Amino acid sequence: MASAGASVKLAPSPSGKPRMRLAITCYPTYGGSGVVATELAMRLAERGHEVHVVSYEMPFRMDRPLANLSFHAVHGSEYPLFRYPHYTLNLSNKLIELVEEYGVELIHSHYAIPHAVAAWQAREVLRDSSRPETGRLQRGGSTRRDVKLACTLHGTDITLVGRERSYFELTRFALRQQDLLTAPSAWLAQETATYFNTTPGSVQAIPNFVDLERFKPDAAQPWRACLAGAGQRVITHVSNFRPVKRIEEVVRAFATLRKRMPAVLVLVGDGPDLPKAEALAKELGIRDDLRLLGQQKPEPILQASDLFLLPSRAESFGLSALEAMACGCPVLGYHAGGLPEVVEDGVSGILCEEGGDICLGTLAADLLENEPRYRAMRTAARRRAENFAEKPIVDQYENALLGLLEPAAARSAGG
Ligand code: GMT
Repeated sequence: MASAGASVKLAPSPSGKPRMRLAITCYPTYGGSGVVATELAMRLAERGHEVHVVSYEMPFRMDRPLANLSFHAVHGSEYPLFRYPHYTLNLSNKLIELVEEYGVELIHSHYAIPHAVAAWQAREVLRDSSRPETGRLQRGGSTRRDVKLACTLHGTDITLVGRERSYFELTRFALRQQDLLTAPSAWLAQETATYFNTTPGSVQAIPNFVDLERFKPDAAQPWRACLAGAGQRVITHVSNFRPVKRIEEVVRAFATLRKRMPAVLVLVGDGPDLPKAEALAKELGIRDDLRLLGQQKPEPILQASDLFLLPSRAESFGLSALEAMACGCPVLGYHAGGLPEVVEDGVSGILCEEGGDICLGTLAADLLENEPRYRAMRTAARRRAENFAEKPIVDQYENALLGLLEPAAARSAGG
């Protein structure tokens, strides 16, 4: 067995910080957790860290090649005996290979289920010192048999799915095995402590971030004419159309507003509740005002939008709201979950009290009819989004992750 301390020493990254080798596991589909994971992976790779993204498909946001960034697909077996796919096992196995082949030092899971469990399983296997050496270990290129684990919780992994009886115990256990837990809002960090008994204060709140160059106001609004006629307002909602998003509330609010002004409701994305939106729009007599765009690049649509509706029951953060605000589009939603940490009620958007008797649609129409207030809110929305610029937030992640490796780095420097 190769001796400890003989591992390949990587040069410092361009920032002068030690260069990490890390694996990031995430869902590749449209959805906030995959976006955050992939954008973080790309930003860390640009900073000189060696980043291995692991998922069952290439994440849609991993849209350009970068030095130091690679993608590893997880493959399963279709063996007839297996009624259910064993993705968690296949992912663990892939992570073990990456540690052994590339000397990955840290696994950063995005969305706890099943990624945090798979990472823990991989670490347990790697800790078995009686295993034969493979990959770099066998070739003497690396000595690392241990990895650090970080997990970024995103929302329903804590608020919904993780609390289901059939996931709860394993999720709670896997969270306890992590060396670092982060959440995009103080609210979700608190929810995690409350429901999963993590030590209060141990989940670090690191907000989501937005590329302010990609998501920015565009006065020309080239897409507006494709979405609406002259004089029509553009009201937008972007999501994965799951029950937590309360799509029917979006449609009802729009119907109220539509009675007061010409407008269209633009729905971007896809998911199980999309047909409900269409059915309700028909019932309310506003189907012709609906624009169902499916999966689309959101930037030009947000730039052409007047208001963004996000009436979720419990949104841990609301990345889509932040992207809308970065384009200068105010957000209307509820005082629920982590959304108040993003949208300042009455300044960069409007947040209703849950159960209040004033309809979101009435507030939206009032706002659009008050031109000076609306204009000020557009400016404030963009200004607020600037608080979530990429660089300082990626710094927070980079420092938190490096903090996990520092003792090891110090050992190998001394050894
Ligand atoms: O939890 C979900 O429903 C999906 C999840 C995802 O994987 O896209 O979204 C969550 O993560 C985003 C990124 O951190 C947050 O911006 C969303 O607010 C959050 N969704 C919920 O909490 C419902």
